[in-house]
Amino acid sequence: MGSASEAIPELDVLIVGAGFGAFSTLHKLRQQGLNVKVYEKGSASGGIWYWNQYPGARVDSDTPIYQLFEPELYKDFTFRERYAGWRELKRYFNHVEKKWDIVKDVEYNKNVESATWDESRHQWLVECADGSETYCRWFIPAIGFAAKRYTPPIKGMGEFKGDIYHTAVWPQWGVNLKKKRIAVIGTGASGIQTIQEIGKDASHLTIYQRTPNYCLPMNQKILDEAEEQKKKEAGEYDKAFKKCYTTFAGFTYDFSEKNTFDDTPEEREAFFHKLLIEEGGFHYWLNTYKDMLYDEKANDEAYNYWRNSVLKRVPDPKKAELLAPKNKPHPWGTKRPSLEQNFYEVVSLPHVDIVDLQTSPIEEINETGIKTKDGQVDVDIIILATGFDAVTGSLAQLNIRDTDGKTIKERWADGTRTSMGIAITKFPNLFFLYGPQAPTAFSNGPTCVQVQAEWIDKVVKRLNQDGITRFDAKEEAMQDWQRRMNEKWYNSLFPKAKSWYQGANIPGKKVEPLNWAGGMPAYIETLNKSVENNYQDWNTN
Ligand code: N01
Repeated sequence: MGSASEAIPELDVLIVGAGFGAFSTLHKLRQQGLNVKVYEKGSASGGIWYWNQYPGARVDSDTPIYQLFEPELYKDFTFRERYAGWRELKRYFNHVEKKWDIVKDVEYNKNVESATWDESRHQWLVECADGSETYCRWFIPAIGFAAKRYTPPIKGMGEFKGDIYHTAVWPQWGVNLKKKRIAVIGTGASGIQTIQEIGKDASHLTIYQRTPNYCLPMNQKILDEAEEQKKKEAGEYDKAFKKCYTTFAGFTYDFSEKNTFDDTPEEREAFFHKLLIEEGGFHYWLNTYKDMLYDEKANDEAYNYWRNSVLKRVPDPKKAELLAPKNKPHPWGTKRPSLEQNFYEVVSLPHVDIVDLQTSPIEEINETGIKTKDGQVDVDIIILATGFDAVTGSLAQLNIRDTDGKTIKERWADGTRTSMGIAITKFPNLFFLYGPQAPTAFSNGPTCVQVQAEWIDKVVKRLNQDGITRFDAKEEAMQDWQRRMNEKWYNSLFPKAKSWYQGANIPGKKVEPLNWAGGMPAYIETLNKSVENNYQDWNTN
């Protein structure tokens, strides 16, 4: 007869969340012969792309780099668009599932709620919402930076008689928005994409904007399958993937060698034109002069050029001034610019209004619509595109307790602390992906998670070979990483924006750097160095 604890299943590795990070880690660790499972809260794979199926949801990284960098995966899958939409990303996840026989190791509708470290076994005991328990040696939350949505506490929300939807939990069956009077609150990436997708067919659309989004033209393109195939055969995909590990943000391009005022005004104008109009995408952000995010005067040049490009597209001067104000609300590029296709044309339609929440804040939502200082707008549907308790919220919402019994949320109450954005002292054998203090929101997602999965794979292999069953980041390693995080962040213009990059979007949340602003190559180097010299940054047993 077995005891109750013997009945609890035991794994080598338990991964939480079935997105890019999980798939990459699962695939590698399984090849080591480890017993690995993924627990996914949703009923299908895709991570962020499973939950955020709002109209127009689309990735802002271009083909080929928004996929796992594996020839066996890309050889028979080609994206149809340069920037893939959520439907195509779902198709991609299905492709990977089949190719790697993923499904046998994923349990869907399995919501991990809490975990405690068992010191006697050197294992985590993980509990799910369905009451089930699992022991695992290695515990890997791969839930990313946007697993906890944010709904502002607007007075009267429960009174509204129409429908309210949050973009981050969009109904899987879709919503009929045609010929409806719609309000969209929020103009981050989710808001911009929703607005440009639904605006034309709405009978009336009211946009509630608190801060203008410095949107960049996406320059979307339909891809030719035969042409992409040729590129794959010529090694261009592999070349692009390799390049991603060498650039600041894990893209195929990087900041220029030049500073803004190294160029004459004419040269600068030509350079800006090339990045903004010809290249499109994030080129105007991540491929620009290297002082752009550090020097206010340089930053003004980028803002003004961008502003003029918007003014040309928005004929109504009132709308234009709201979307691209003369006085820049925050330095260029210090909040995430969204990529748009026809946002400025949609906003210019006569049945689309913008309410400026800076001058006319929302007073309440009532039975028929939204009341601001300037008056009432009656609507059928309210869309909350109000974002996330980003970066830290995902992990901190799980009830994972350290060796002293404290949760992550309690540990981070006075400030987020991690070792290299992948581990936390006193949470032994726990690695997290695409979370706080890693390149995360400053990087192409697949680049970042593959770097982390690769490192986890190497470390777990080596620990198993060395007979080490308990691996805990040293306190000094966390302190050192914190010092380096601050050094990079406070040297830049990023602290000047009220952004979710530093937790400033959530009332009461500590404002602090949440993403590693030192670039991908330095991050990779740090990870690699941390296990050299007899695991110098770790306590091992
Ligand atoms: O969220 P956001 P998001 N009253 O936080 C406003 C990734 N993502 O879901 O700017 C009124 O950016 C808030 O105003 P302000 C991507 O990394 C990627 O759009 O704080 N308004 C802001 O306008 C992205 O950057 C993709 O002043 C309120 C908006 O709501 C990240 O997720 C697609 C408010 C929130 O914008 C987050 O994007 C989607 C209030 N009380 C998401 N509170 C792609 O790759 C907040 N707001 C395409």
